[in-house]
Amino acid sequence: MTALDRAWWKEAVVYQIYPRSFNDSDGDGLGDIPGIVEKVDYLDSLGVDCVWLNPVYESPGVDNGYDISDYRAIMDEFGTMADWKELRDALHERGIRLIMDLVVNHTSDEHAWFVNSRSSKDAEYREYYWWREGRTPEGTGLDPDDYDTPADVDEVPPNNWDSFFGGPAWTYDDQTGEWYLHLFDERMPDVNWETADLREELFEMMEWWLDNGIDGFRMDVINLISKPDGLPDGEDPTAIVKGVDKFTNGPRVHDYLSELHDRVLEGTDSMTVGEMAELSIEEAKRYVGEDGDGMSMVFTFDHMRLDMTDAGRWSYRESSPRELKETMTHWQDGLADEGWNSLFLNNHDEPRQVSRFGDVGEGYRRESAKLLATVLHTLRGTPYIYQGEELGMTNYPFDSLDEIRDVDTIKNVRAAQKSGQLDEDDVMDLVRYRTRDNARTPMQWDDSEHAGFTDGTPWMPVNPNKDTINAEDARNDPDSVWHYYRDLIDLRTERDVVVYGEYDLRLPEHESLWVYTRTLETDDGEDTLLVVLNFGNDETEFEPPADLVGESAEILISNYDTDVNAVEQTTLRPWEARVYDLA
Ligand code: ISL
Repeated sequence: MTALDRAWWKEAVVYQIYPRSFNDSDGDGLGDIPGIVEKVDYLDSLGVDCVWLNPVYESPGVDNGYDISDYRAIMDEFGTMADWKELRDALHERGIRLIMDLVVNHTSDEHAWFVNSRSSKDAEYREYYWWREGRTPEGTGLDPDDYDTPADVDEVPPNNWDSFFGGPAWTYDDQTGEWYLHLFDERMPDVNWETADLREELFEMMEWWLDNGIDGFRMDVINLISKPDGLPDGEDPTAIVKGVDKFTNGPRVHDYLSELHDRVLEGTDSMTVGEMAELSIEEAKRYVGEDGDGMSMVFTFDHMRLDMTDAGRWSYRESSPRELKETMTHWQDGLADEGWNSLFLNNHDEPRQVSRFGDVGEGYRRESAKLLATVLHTLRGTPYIYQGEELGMTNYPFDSLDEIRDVDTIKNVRAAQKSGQLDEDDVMDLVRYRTRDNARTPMQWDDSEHAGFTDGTPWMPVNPNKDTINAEDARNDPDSVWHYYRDLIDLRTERDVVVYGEYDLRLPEHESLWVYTRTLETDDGEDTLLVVLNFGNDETEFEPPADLVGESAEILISNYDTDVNAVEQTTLRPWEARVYDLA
């Protein structure tokens, strides 16, 4: 059926596993690969088609595995290559594919390339990273006191770029008296894609993983890999990180990714999803469109910015359901004819979706979790479930900064306090709301002491609500969020319209209702679904669009008991979600 341009990754539901927090098999308090193997039947019973595994490679763990010191080895705490192969096979035997995290914007400072690179100016691997001389401070607008240099070095770095983790993106290195670039932690130096040998080594590494039977890659911050000639200062005063306007979607990024595609992915049936902050529709098409780089889909972040001011992640503004609907509609429409969307409302870097977009305060956790699930599984694109989302897991009640493990939170809070952007009173409220650690507390398997995650001491505290929110109870309760996810996943398998149908927003002006149709032309006529979502704790009148009033319909799935035989005016209950099948 080529008319639909079918692809397995369009039809798939992807389940994201953050191994550190999923399941611990050996009692050291950290999740591991044998722990995931134990839960493969769980994944199978939920019905997911593909697993995205966050990094499991050898790593000193500065950024929980995003700082890789050996791309072809498994981190000891997570197990061995043999364990990984067992996981791969256990998934494949159940028809579940496996995609791996590809982190090639930077490595760990303990990677052999960097160890060699920093050793001298003419080291073999010097050009694998970005080394530059500093500048005299005069006229640069930079203050030498903001940089950590030896007392006798009165220099500032080659430009004003900041790191995503707070503070400068350059660190002075004593060994050769030059500065190196790191868009994240100083222990995560950026590699230099202009060096052909580096690209070659990365391509070979990717081929090696494909030869080992994986089904694709999630590409970490992939639109940051090309840096502009001359490494100019960032100029955009509203940029969420200084320099973003220069180092995002850089001049050669499409050359590199097309080369990567031709060299590594062409002819394979693998999927790729590029993580790309700071992206317009037009730019997205250059990656995933018809004349793009051959990437399957992108993760975009506009909807993850709605609750921030221009000051970036460590700020807060209240956002409305209408803004969420408009932002996601913008991407639905923008990639309707070319490209493909990834659908997510949380991941390992974001707070729990039900705490952020749903209701956890006034008793509608279950209903709102189901409504959010309905959005993710009935928009056009590939849904991603982040571990625990299928239980409606919530943010953790952090009390103090001492409980935070995440390098991003710790450094950014420190930087914001230093610059006066955050005062003490606001800090904990914001941390509780925003920290990535909300996503990283252990998976809640049952109501035992550590929620069935470990027999030892968990590396992150278990959310006390594990007594009522856990997989065991959810699987025993036919009305649970978990069963609702399973039904949504089944629906996707049964009905092409869920995957391929055209998205059409209705009642665009409504403040709290999100209403859309999905329509697919088939040989037997038109298949149409109507999705109606009441975003909020209040009852809301639903006046259907005039052309749909009276259409005969039945409910395909809903988070309340509902019985209808036509589309009619009705009062929707708090967080009510309905999918009508317009027969
Ligand atoms: O969560 C953020 C910190 O401010 C985001 O800006 C995040 O860093 C950004 O989305 C990139 O995320 C990815 O790369 C990071 C890693 O820490 C994240 O876990 C990963 O998803 C560096 O590899």
